[in-house]
Amino acid sequence: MQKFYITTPIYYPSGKFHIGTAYTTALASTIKRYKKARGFDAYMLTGMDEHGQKVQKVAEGRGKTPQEHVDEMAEEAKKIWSLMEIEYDDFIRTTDERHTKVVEEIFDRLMEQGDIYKSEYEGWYCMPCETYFTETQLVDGKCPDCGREVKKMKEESYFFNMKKYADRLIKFYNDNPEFILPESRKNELFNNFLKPGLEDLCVSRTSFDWGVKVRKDPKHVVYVWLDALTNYITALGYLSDDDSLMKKYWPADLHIVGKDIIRFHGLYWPIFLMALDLPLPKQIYAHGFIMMKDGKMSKSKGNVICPEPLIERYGLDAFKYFILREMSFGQDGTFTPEGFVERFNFDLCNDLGNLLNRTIGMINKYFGGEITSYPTNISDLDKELEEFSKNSIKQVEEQFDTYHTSNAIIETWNLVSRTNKYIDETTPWILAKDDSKKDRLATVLYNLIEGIRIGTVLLRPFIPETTEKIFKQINTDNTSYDSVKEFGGYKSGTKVGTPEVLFKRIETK
Ligand code: ME8
Repeated sequence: MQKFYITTPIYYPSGKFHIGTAYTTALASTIKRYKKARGFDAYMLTGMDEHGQKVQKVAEGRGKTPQEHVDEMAEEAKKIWSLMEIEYDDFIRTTDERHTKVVEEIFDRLMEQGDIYKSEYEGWYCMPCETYFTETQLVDGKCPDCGREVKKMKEESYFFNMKKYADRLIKFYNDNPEFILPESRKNELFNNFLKPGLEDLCVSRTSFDWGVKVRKDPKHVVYVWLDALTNYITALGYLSDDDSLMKKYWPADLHIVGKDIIRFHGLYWPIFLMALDLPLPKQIYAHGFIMMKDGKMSKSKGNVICPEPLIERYGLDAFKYFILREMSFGQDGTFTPEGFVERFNFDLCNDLGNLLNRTIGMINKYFGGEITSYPTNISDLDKELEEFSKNSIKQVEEQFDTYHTSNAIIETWNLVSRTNKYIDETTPWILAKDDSKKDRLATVLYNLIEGIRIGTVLLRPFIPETTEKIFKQINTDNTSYDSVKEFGGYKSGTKVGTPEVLFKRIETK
């Protein structure tokens, strides 16, 4: 069986988990479900990035030890992912012994190899971002990432010799044009960082101690990004007694990250891996940001929306549908209450909910709930619907396989709309008035329910809870991905279930 290893970033436990982090995680889980449906042995990793000065400060502010704080936050994270029915296989924490031990060892090894050397670092440090910047990187004398004040700092540090590997990385970029998605991000990394020449990276700190200590020089802790990035392999048991997962799943097939951290994943991570003599991940996808009306939503800015109240009020799938539909490949998307209500009412209630409700209603009304016959006398309209459905499946696959997941939803929605249109074209309520058209009516209703079945299978990776409800209402267990390849998989003679409202309209007044 072909494997598929997918990861999310490991999140900082420095504030509440918001719909931005929820988006990345939901996206990864959706892609995993799709891959599983396509027959892959898919494995998903998520977790927490628990070291660093920022976390230490937040813990102090709460009157907790860092360990107490991160323990609580890890529970919070697990609660949210469980509420969101995220299908992760492992949850790594950088305070796990399985991680810290290996980070110590990796640091030692890189030092022994001469890739890490001791020197002195001076630069402009942004506390919230835990990043040093050079003078030229600052924007108006402030942090180029978050726009806040930076402080001139100097410390004895270990450095990683990036220059040694830069040419190899350039070659890798050239040989693997789809390594970084979207292409625009790759070009940015290439033109702004690789071409001008990579700077060596400072990989230790002495200004705080909440981190993995450097074994041979314990006043240093390992810089949070070297610590964090290695989670993708420590979770698989790299350098441990049992590295069977590493053998099975590495290299990662897809690292999903937000565009804020593509620099670390696209430049430093591959170089660390080269230094460790490990294969590089196959692809790294940087998605855009969920924006609020007042700009980027972020923990440090404090303008966050949390997923829980939305889920509580409108349901998990309404929330997931919105974020997954609204965020186009690599682009930012905006969260507004109006936009949310619109998608909810138009897409979920009108298009999907009504299609199901009308169809089941008609089957109940005209045939006592039973799908009586396999289609006979196939008309051009029927053929068109069948062709449309086949083409939709092809399009969905194309979009999903290139991680254009919102397009995959749009393609599925086109099938939902086409099926709705089929009702208007075939006018079952008129056919029902004429006894001689009973066969035709049965065929129309069969095609409708089969259209629904196929659309539902395609929607399953996105909103599995709703799709289960639909399968129950149309009373089918023929729900495998392969079953939709041929139109006609719905078993005739089936009695449909009771129609139930999937989504209740939100009254906007
Ligand atoms: O960067 N819209 O952790 P983090 C969409 N620990 N996604 C968003 C978002 C928004 N407004 N805000 C955050 C870290 N994200 C490091 C990662 S990985 C080895 C270490 C998502 O808690 C997005 O995926 O700050 C982004 O990359 C991630 O949260 C940053 O999470």
